[in-house]
Amino acid sequence: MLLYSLLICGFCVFYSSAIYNNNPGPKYPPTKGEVWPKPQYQKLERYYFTVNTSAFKIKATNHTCPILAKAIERYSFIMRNTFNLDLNRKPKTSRHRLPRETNSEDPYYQGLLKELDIELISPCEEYPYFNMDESYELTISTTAKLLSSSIWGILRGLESWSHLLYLTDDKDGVSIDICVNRTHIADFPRYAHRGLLLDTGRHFISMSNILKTLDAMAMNKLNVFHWHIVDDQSFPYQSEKFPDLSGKGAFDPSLVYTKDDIARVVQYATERGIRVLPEFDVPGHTRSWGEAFPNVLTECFSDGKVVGVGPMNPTVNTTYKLFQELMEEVQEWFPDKYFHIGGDEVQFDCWESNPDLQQYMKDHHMTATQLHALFMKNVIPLLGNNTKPIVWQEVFDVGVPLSSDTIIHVWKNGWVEEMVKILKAGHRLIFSASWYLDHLKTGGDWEDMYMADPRLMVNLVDDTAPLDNIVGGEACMWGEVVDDTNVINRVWPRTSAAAERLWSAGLASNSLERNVRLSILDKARHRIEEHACRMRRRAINAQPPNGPGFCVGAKL
Ligand code: CP6
Repeated sequence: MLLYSLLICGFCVFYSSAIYNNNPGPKYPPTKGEVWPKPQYQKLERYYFTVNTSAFKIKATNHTCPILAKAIERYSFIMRNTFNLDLNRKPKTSRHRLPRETNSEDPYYQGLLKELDIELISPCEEYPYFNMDESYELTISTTAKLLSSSIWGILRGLESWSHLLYLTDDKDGVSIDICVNRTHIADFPRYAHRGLLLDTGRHFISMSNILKTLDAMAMNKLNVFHWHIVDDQSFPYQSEKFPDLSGKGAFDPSLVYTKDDIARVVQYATERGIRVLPEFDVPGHTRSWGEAFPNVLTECFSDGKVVGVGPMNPTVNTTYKLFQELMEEVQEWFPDKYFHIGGDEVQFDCWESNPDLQQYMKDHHMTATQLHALFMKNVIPLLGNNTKPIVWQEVFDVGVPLSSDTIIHVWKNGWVEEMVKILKAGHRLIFSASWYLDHLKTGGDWEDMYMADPRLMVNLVDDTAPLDNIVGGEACMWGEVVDDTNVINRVWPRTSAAAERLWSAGLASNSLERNVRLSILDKARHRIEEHACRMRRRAINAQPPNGPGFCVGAKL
């Protein structure tokens, strides 16, 4: 180990844990230049180049388009600005940077790298979509080249490029270099749907934090922003047709998303290869709709008296009419082919307590469960022919006949068995049960999220289930306990753990055995530490993932 340390010491290479075993410093020092999430294939060499970030050129050599031109501008900016605080600081000593011989003496030094050529071999597309091509190939050699047949692959490759850059300094701490190693990456996602749910119904989240969240998603190669925009507590979506929905249902007239805001979110996400998946959760979680339209909700009774309001009333036409007219408007602002209509946590006891609904159920020989199924069956066609529904798992459970293009969102206890059932019924699903960001665990709770692999867990329980129909997953940031003060650091870097699980190669079938698990986590620990620091350098206020440590040059 010592010999190994001596060998690599002095070169601009990746850190080895051997070095740190002799170092009394923090337990989890950053690694250097590791891509997160881990590429499917990477050959990494010790040879390296230096980069002058202010003179460096990123060039499109074939097709280009506004999304590509903006991406080039964005990543050029990121290159110029990621390390500048460090460069200005010119530290005399740095605990965890490797000292380097002068370039002329260093056999691994390959000179100055001046440009990255982007070769997009098909015309751009305008909007990201389910199952789009995100594969790319990145070669850093005497010339650096990024190749993809899709604009979405180019975006993912540019992000990887930005991770490869790292910083070193020379022996005296006088000059600091930005370096990149010779490498070849061939990369593509394991799951097509890689999302983050953000709930803006329990607390309002400002536009700047939503846009920051999209930046952080792009840094983690996530591609679905699931906007759980309204809920029981507030209705911040500002409707043209029904201004009272937010007029009465928002927390405050200032705490709303205007049409301009929504267009901005969709545009910003599109430029980063991220789909915006809106959710208007029905028939439960809809109390805020009732501030303007009390008639669409069910009055809940106790001892013959009204004690509050519950889920939407599935027995009156006004409910469906409001939903349909609102959807016609909403869909003009959200270009995605999928729409999340919720369907979770319906309070059956409220429906059962209401005399009118009791009568309805009696007349139609129905239970509350069947009423839920009826409601969903009525609502799904109101989305129109061009929109495919995504629903929470309860909608499958209550036996609604669902078309094969409906995606079921699994979130609850007993989820392995639930997934097996859904898959065997021939449906596609997305998984969230292990990625609940409102559930906190002291000391590194990214680890459980990191080890949660839906395909592996289903396979261990039933190897006859069609695993390919597990199309992805989402980390969920429910809004009860977060607002603008803490949303960013609660989500990041914990969501990075789910992001790597969703993008990178699957876990081996023995990964849940204790020792295998520990070794997988040890490898990820240093990488997520570096990645959290990288996010902080790019103005994402990520919390420390591993206990004591440091991050130089973070912009807060
Ligand atoms: N809000 C909505 C929630 C939850 C769901 N839907 C939720 C339920 C249980 C837990 C966490 C979140 N807060 N609209 C369920 C999908 Cl533990």
